[in-house]
Amino acid sequence: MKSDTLYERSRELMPGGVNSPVRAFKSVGRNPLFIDHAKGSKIYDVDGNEYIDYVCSWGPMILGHGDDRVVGAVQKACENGLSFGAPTEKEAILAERIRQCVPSMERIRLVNSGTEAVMSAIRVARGYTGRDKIVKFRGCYHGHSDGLLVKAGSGVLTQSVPDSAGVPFDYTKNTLVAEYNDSDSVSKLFEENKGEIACVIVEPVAANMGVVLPEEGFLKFLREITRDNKALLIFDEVITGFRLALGGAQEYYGIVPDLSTFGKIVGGGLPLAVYGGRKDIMPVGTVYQAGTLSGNPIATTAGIETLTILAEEKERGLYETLEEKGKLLADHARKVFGDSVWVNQTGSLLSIFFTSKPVHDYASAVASDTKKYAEYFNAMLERGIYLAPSQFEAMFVSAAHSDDDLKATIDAMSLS
Ligand code: KE4
Repeated sequence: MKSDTLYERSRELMPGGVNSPVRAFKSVGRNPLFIDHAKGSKIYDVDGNEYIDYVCSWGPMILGHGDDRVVGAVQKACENGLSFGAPTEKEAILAERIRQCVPSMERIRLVNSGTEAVMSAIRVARGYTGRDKIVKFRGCYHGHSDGLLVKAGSGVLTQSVPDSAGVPFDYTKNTLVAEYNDSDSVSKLFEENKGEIACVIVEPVAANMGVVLPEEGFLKFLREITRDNKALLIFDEVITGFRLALGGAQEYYGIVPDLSTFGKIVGGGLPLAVYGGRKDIMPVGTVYQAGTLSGNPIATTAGIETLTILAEEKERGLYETLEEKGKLLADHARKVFGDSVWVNQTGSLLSIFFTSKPVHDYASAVASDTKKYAEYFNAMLERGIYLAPSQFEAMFVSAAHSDDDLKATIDAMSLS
């Protein structure tokens, strides 16, 4: 297969032959497919195979691949040059669109990746509060900046330890790890670190241990405990932003964070991400952050077009339709697999966990049978369905997934 030949060649050039680890298909025990092109809900590998795509580039392609309106706008923008390193009106237009969608984004900064957005938001939180410690949740992923590549310290050691080679302990000692959906674990950290915690960063719907939904009151609790302790609440909406609702999870759940990060959808598939929030917090002037390609005229064009289309489609019921599509897939998976799986779904985000127990946090998620997931993944791939090559990622449904696509997916599941 041409994919295999390309994989061999890439492995000689790039570690693992890929530019992001999950793409290597390691946990599903086969070589990755090399992609030739994609359109709408479909993705085509270099061997001419067509798949219904539920990775959607890990979230950005909510309109479907190669949306003519977005591609057309990008092509036109390219004629005026690709990057200036100087301000353009497009940055303001995109910032206005973002604020229209997410009112808490009173002041923003455009960057190039979710990692950069989160890293910068945490720096602003530390600069604003003058505090060094941060709280994150086990199983939540916020990009690969050093201080966030942590695994919870052992019971005794509340400070985190690095979860990657090359990260000095000093870079992770200020990162405290709590348990998702466990308010007591957060309260305990605030009691043990009075006046020292700058912020709590959370995926309002966790989607990096598979999809794990916030239990009733959890996000409200985080809003209250951060406020009571003069710490900031950061919603990492890189996945949920513009997906769960046009205003993201903060609209969907009605909880307003102090700072938020967005990526993926906001760039329409081009490298663009955002951090921002309360204008009294975001002077940034005292906190250094910069970027050669930040606010790039091509990426901002893709973002503007995407958010404009989402706002229009919202009026035509886009988000209700995405919820229906997600629910249809989730309900059918429960019907086909019975109690051998646990399915979490909200809007167009879902995960099928190969475990019979409820999945509500990291420990219950990792109890899933990853071997069974790999078998499911490969069976579905053979049937023309391209799923995340990991049990601990999400299924993403787009506006381009048709009723026929969903039926074909359900039929393929039924063969399992
Ligand atoms: P990027 O640096 O990959 O643009 O964004 C990092 C990030 C931040 N916050 C959340 C909630 C995220 O999910 C991510 C990145 N998501 C992964 C998928 N789970 C990207 C895919 C990959 O790493 O290849």
